[in-house]
Amino acid sequence: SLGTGAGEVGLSKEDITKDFLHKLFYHLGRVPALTTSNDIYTAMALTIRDRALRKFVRSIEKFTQQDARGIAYFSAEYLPGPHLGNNLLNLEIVDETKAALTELGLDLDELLDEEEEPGLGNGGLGRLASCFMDSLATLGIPSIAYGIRYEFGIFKQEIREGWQMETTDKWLHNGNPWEVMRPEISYVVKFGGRTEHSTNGQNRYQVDWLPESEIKGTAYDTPILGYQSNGIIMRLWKAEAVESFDFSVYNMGDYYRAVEKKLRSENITKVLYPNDENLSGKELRLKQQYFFVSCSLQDMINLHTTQGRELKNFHEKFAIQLNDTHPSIAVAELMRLFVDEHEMEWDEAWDITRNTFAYTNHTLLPEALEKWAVSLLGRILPRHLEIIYEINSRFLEELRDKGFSGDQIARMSLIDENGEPSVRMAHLATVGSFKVNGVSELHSRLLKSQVLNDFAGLWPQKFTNVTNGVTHRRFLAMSNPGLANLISEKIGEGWLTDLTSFKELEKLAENEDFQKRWREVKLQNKQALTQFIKEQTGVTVDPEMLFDVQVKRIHEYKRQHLMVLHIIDLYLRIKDGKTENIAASTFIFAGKAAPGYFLAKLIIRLITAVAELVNEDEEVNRFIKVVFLPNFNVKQAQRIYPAADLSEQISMAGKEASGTGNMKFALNGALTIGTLDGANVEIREEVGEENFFLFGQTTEEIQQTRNEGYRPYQYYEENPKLKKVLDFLSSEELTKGDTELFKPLYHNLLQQDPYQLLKDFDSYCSKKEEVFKLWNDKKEWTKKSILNVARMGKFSSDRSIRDYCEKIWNVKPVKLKE
Ligand code: 26V
Repeated sequence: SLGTGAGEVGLSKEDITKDFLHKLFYHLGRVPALTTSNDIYTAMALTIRDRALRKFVRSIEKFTQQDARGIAYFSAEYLPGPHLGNNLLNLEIVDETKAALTELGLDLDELLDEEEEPGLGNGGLGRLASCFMDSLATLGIPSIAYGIRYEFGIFKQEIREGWQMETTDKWLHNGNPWEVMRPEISYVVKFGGRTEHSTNGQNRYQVDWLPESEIKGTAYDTPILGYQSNGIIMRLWKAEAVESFDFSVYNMGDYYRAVEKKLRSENITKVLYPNDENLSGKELRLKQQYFFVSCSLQDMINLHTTQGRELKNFHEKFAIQLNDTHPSIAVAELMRLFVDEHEMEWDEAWDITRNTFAYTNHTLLPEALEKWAVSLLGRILPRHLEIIYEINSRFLEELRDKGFSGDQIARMSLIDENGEPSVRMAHLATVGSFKVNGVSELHSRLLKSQVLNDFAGLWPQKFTNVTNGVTHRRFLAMSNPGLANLISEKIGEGWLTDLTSFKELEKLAENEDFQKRWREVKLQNKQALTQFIKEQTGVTVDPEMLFDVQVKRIHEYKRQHLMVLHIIDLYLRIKDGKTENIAASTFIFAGKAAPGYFLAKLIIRLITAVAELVNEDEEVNRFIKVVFLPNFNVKQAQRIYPAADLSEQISMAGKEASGTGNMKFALNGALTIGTLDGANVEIREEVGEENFFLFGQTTEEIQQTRNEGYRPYQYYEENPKLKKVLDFLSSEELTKGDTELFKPLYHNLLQQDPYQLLKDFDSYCSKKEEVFKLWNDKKEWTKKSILNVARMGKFSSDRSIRDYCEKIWNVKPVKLKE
């Protein structure tokens, strides 16, 4: 039981039952006989939230006593996934809760199913932020996660006639029992207008920003629990009109104008933008970024000063981790707050600022590197543009002093003068931070040799690597209880806080009894997924087949279409009667395409076309089936990883910064077929090359192929198998007569093939033959599966966070046990 001063919130079955009924009656106004399933879910969520808040409050007390350096994680995206199951796991009350519900004639699994997840992110980057929250809490790092409370998260994906359709994600429609609104924690954020420069009474140069409008940000806190002891908060900001707006006018016309103004203010946090190429002109996106950054920094300064501390110690008490460049306007905002609002001298302010921020880069893709047109930035944030120019002029001066060439200086400038002048946000983040890191060994190396090469030359010590990780508590303990229990039975439960203890499983890899039970668990998970696939798509699959899975955002560089080309090859072989070497397989895809990304949507259409063709053909569907599961999200992912046999990580080398799905699959016993890209490299190193299906060119080979003048058409002409597969894209058979349908993809592959699918095709296909062969040797396959899991220790986000603590933040985890 947890003493609270405000009464007890016990953890026994009886306490949970009592509180649950209390919430149902007094919060929801319901009696058990007259409830909806959402009422029941909400009452339980509120019951558990009380216990989570209790943990969080207790952690804060301890952190405050310790006076430790705190970490603020700034991220425009979070993908926490459903909270209930995870909180029960972390509070260690799964059994108690289940028993309490059973006595009331209710079912925990049905309750868990009821929860809709906050889709406040696009994919890997947002999910990584949430894995980090889990580990920060578990390790006892004083930290706070700042972000945006989008009213509509990432769109919901439906498939209609084979095409992706987007609908809005109204995730708050049933209310959100996990958050606590904090009306007393709010800040005003300014936009637009102009600046006024003057010298004040004390002869201090003073800049005033006279904004065009002001918006209020209010905090919404969600407790995020760690395993067994701590809790931290995720503080998300919602935009509203400032109080002062004029409701006093009694003229009807003005009254409605005032209301309209309120509505416009709330727009800022309305919707999450999907990863799209054309974000740079999106004024609202820049406003979102600035809005959440300004609220968060004001909040931190407030926390700092109300504890009686001086601003000159700010960097000693806080480190701010920038999750990509999305929050990087924070560098200019902190300068503005220090210099303009707290009257600090520029040099001191700059010193503190540069010792506060650290920046994580998550992509090398040129089209994904953020830039804001100077004209737009100057219109929305006139003072920040001045500050950026000032930072830049001092920085370029330093480069000139050091003898950098004009070319180099132009390349490194915060302002890109090619074409429309724009601010390079990655440069701002790099100049304004004390550390810059990539997210896998390979990515960090490429970051230094490509995108930030000049900066790495200037400040070699600034650059470091922190390889990503995932929370094995959510992605194994919670979502794969069968495997988790089997493992705990053999090695105990210490792995929940130390994944490296999985090493002990190595000695069981060839144990036939253990192997048998390992396979039984996998089969059960596959049966559950089979059922889910049936419900979602109507397709019946056979759980005995090899489940070959690629789930992630749809993007050309990830090469979902390479997997499709191989499936078409299999189809043609089966039609030809050449079925000898094919292991019966179900190919499973899921993932969202950015709404404006035509080729990605066409890849989805291609998958659904192949699925329809294959699944309905009696001759073929005995050997292969193809499934596209709509609306991939965290909740769905938790059902998929435990059921996968083969994990597809087939991006073109050099393009996937890390990947984290790759880790989740291997953690659940899937073998990987993959390229030497992102964290695949390190996964292969850890599990052993004999336990990993490697194919494709390396980053260097890709570059060489390009330098030699890659001509994809040549591969088409010289490889009859590839030619047949590509020509099939415009067949009557596949396109049901609409032979033009896939022409854009076909031409893209034959004319440019920017991600060199055709070059890697043969290597991929022959690796698949090896996969099929191994699949028929159940013992060997199972042994490799066990060894993969046993060697996943490195890929826990606990290890990533320890790395951040050591290499970047200079803080020590404080384990808090109650
Ligand atoms: C953004 C955009 C925007 C323009 C259109 C294409 C495009 C493609 C990708 C992105 C992603 C930007 C940042 C990001 O989400 N990176 C992901 O971060 C994960 C966590 O570190 C990492 O595992 C993934 O490999 C990386 O893609």
